Amino acid sequence: MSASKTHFRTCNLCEAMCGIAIKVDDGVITSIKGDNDDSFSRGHICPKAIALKDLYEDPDRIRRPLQKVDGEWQELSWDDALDKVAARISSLQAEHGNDALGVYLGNPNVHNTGATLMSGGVLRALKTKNKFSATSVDQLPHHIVSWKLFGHQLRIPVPDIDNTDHFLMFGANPLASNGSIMSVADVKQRLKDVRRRGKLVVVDPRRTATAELADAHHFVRPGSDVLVLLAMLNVLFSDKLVKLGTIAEHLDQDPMDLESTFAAYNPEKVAALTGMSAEVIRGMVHDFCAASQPVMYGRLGVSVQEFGTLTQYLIMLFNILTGRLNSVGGLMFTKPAVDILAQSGRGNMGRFHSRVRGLPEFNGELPVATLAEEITTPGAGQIKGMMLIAGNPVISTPNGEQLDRAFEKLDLLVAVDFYINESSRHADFILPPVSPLEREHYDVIFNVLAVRNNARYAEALFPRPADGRHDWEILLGLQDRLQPAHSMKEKLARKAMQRMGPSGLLAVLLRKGPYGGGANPFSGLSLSKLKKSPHGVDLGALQPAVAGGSYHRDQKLHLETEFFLKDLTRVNTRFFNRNSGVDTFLLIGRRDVRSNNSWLHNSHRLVKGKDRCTALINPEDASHLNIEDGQWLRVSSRVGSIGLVAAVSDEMMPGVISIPHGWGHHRSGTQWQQAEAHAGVSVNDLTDEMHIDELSGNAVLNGVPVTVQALAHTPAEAV
Ligand SMILES: Nc1nc2c(c(=O)[nH]1)N[C@H]1C(S)=C(S)[C@@H](COP(=O)(O)OP(=O)(O)OC[C@H]3O[C@@H](n4cnc5c(=O)[nH]c(N)nc54)[C@H](O)[C@@H]3O)O[C@H]1N2
Ligand SMILES: Nc1nc2c(c(=O)[nH]1)N[C@H]1C(S)=C(S)[C@@H](COP(=O)(O)OP(=O)(O)OC[C@H]3O[C@@H](n4cnc5c(=O)[nH]c(N)nc54)[C@H](O)[C@@H]3O)O[C@H]1N2
Ligand code: SF4
Ligand SMILES: [Mo]
Repeated sequence: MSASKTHFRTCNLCEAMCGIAIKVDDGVITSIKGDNDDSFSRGHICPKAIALKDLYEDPDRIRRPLQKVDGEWQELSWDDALDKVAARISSLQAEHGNDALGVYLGNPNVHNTGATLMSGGVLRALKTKNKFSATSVDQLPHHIVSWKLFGHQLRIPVPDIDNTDHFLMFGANPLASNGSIMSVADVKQRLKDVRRRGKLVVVDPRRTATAELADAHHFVRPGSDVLVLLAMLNVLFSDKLVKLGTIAEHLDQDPMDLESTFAAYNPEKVAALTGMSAEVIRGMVHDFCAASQPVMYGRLGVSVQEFGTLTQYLIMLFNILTGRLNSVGGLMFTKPAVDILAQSGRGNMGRFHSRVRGLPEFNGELPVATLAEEITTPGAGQIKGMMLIAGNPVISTPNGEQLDRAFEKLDLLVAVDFYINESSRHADFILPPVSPLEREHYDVIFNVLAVRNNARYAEALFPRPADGRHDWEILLGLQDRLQPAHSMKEKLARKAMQRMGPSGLLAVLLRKGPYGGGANPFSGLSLSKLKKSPHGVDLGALQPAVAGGSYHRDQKLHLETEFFLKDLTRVNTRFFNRNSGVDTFLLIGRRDVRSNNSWLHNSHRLVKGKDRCTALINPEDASHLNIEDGQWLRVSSRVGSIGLVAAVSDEMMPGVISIPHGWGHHRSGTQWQQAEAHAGVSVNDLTDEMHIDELSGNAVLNGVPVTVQALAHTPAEAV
């Protein structure tokens, strides 16, 4: 008799948190579909979900620890591997100091319950100041804005997409990304519903799928959004459209004082620099203010650029000055069932600086744009060893080729990863965790950013094999070896932690959380209740928060004008005081619904079909340069040069070229055959590690000056 079951869980691949139904017959996954009864996602799914099966079955996925001996990978037991890694780290630090070990945390950590809840201990045990993560090629500006304004780096309000009647979106393409810092499943339908209630307006140098869906789309010159926002704030004051509403009583300073700050930036002044006419800019403000529940939102396109932090600040300020923060249909704070804000640091900046370039830490992490030079520059504090935990910085951070060369020089590289990717190929040890379907799941992080309050828990679909380890087990195993418990009490506490695992912690956090029963284990939301609710529990729409949502001791929202607006000096120099010739081309990124950063390219189903690693270029530009659709191009920047095929399309703004990131799987020594067969090139061999958003240290991955040249036919010369 065949055994058949359907397992319900949340897809952990992106931020959308879709509920999925996985059918298993005789131990083999026979289908993955959207769960129509899911309390959050209502049956939505994208083509990537099926990759969870591919990942589970992938013969290239590393399943046992590996050590590189004389250039060859050798398997070893878990105890042996963890002992050796801990010994190597300890001796490296004994010889060169604690900071000689660098750590990089990649994006999948935040999609991994155990890693999120249980990595604190090992990070402390590693005792290094040289911590880096994908945050500084992504959402760092959001954390800084929230830390300064609301008193907690994770207190990030999200667009109330289900209630807004005017959604003004800068630099996001949720139809491809499925939403970011806005966890929202079925975003396409929800945006269509916005249009039914009012308007969707998109500002983007590319007419994306999201822009196609919108009522209006405006091209903007990459990196110049800051000027558009300054002009919009100028119009807000000059046309007497400031309307604070109830937020006024929660502000720590009178924002009307800001009128003079924006006086210098009228729309006429910025029009040519932004590529947006003064009329369009004025119209955007008036349209926004005429709506009853508008919201302004900006995401990756405006975070990872030269003025990313100031731009995100101005977006927040615009929402505040129009009374849209903490208002239904505006930007709203969530109330997640696991109150991770209570468990994590509120934020801190500049307590120490990077050794070589003097860039400030934020929340104990340094900007990853500075990693390569910390490895290659000799002197006390030089990084001699790296630990990569779920990341691929050679492909995902600026000037990846330089980092690739730097990794070669390390005395030690340890990767906690189940693929030998472009970064972990340099490893001495690979400690591979089990795949997502072999572990339990609860979204600790993305429920903080979700458009509805919700809670869902799933057990592992497949038991973890006896010789497999969870990320958290690997990390706790290292912690124990690096920093053995000093007292009996600590020993017992660690044992308890090990026994509880993520679900034990979750049970406690849910009980302590805002929907939990507190001291009474039988009332309120609990892990056992979630275990009986395979489709999750809807905890309702977002509600206005008390005290305007502030975590500051004085319960006020701090405008922090001095910290942010000092960056206007840099804006003025960049745009108004320089005899800058117009850069020939500005490079921007692109996401595709069948791809996920650098690591889902080993699923044949996702990579087959047309080449996605192409350079999109406007027809006018193409004709000036004698470029035809499908022709090979060389694209070059200060740091490097790549060769790839042109896709000519009027969806691009003239003067802008778009290349997706996450590709470039041609380097030797990797082990993901499908990815290698669809290698593409890495756009981060063009992005410049010296070009950063100086206010935060965040990388500039959009608006990178490049030159473009047509090639006769072969890519061979495009090195
Ligand atoms: N030019 C350009 N560059 C970009 C971007 C861009 O838009 N343009 N986007 C940036 C953004 S937003 C991000 S978030 C970064 C991402 O940058 P990274 O986080 O450095 O890269 P990923 O491609 O997500 O690599 C994830 C690695 O984690 C492994 N992995 C997956 N799941 C797990 C797990 O559960 N446990 C462990 N231990 N390993 C796991 C995968 O095998 C893969 O090797 O890239 C950034 N880089
Ligand atoms: N399918 C898929 N989904 C993903 C990912 C993935 O790799 N693939 N990655 C996940 C991750 S880690 C993240 S962080 C999110 C990101 O999710 P989103 O923030 O939605 O990111 P993108 O889809 O890259 O959209 C950024 C948009 O900004 C535009 N842009 C570029 N430069 C500028 C500029 O200077 N100004 C303006 N106004 N716009 C600009 C680009 O053309 C692009 O359309 O997606 C997540 N979801
Ligand atoms: S949009 Fe796709 S990848 Fe993202 S959670 Fe949903 S099914 Fe998974
Ligand atoms: Mo990201």
